[in-house]
Amino acid sequence: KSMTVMGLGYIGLPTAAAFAARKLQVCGVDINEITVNTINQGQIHIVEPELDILVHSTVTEGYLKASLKPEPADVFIIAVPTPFKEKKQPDLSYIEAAANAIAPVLKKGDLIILESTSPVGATEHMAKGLQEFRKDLNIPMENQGKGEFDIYIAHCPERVLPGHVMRELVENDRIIGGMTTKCAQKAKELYEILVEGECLLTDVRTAEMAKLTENAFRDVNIAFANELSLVCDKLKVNVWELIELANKHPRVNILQPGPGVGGHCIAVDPWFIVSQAPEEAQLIRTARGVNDSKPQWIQKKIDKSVDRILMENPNWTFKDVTIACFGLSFKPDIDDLRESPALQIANNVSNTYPGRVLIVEPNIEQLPKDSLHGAKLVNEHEALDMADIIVLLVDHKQFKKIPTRSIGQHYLIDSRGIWQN
Ligand code: SAJ
Repeated sequence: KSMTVMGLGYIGLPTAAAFAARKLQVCGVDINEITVNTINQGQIHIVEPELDILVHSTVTEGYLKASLKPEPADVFIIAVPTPFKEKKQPDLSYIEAAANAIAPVLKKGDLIILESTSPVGATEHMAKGLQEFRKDLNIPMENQGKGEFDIYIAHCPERVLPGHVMRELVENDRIIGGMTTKCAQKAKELYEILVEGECLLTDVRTAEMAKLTENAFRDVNIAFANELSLVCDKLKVNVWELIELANKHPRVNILQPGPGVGGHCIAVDPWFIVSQAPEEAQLIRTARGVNDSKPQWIQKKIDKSVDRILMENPNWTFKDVTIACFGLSFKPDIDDLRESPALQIANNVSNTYPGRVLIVEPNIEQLPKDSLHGAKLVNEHEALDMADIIVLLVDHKQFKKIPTRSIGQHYLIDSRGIWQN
């Protein structure tokens, strides 16, 4: 079997390499020439454990190659981005461009799988575009049950956790939505080459909604924890102790509050649902609002601490206050700073305060060039020595080991509750 994978990003490249490792002839397509050249040299352009070895071996053995243009194949997997434009509409233009690129090389019996996170209806939209282009082929354009067509179309959203992609690609269950029963069956046969989890069959719209639902579920639950942290702060209750106690109930499982929700999925996907059902999706929209406003709430706590220090030290000015931010990444023990609420807060601190701003982030070697002007990357000991205010933003393993007595004499804003007890 031959396969063409459209888009060689965080999902496309690991998927292409995993199938190539199972001896499918895989051609990965990307619009970025540097990406294509890097992969053809057996190297990778993204950070993901175990991926480099796999790409190197599959390219060397001749099972994987990259190209700027798609080649004819038996299976096409589309794994391009679906960004969300200014919180109004998902942008389907990358999916459209990928479908237009493969349309000329399609032949009877081919299978097309959309893996990109998509609003409900996106797979049908893609199929209609293909049918316009290829009037000579009979393409299913909506749920057709037992119908027979020339091309098989399915939606199989990815659900892998960054940092564990190679393992989760194999171990996770997969939801497979087919335009017809046979489309779902064909896609299942393909994924079974790779997946050890269960392959669960449904229609395309349910599969699209399932992916959005999973991430919206997590977002709403994190929002509940974040809202509790605001309520408890007002009522002078320790939210961390409260959650631990409430979670002893056999049917209660509250997540952890934090400085907000980061990453490229959980803070974005719920908007797909809200944009398609704005009247109905009230809770999902409100949850987004709660999580998005958490960084400003932390910022206000920092402002209050600064005011208090200035009151206690009448000779000081803003310039004399040193603030240390612990953690920049969007979640613990990774180096990924994109869409990170911790970075947003640290950046705000360095823009707002004229005093010294220190950053402790053990997972990076230098600060990002386009933000945090004037801030200094230091280790935890230097920060503890110099800072008046400590702002804990990410619960990295390394920070959890710091004894609470060394924090004691500072003003502390602990957004993760690791130094509370
Ligand atoms: N967070 C909290 N409190 C918690 C849990 C998480 O504040 O109790 C925050 C994290 O700090 C982070 C954000 O939420 O800022 C998201 O982190 P995450 O670990 O929940 O998820 P992601 O974004 O790394 O990956 C998610 C996963 N989805 C679900 O768990 C439902 C992953 O399986 C998906 O494949 C991925 O989104 C995706 O690509 O959609």
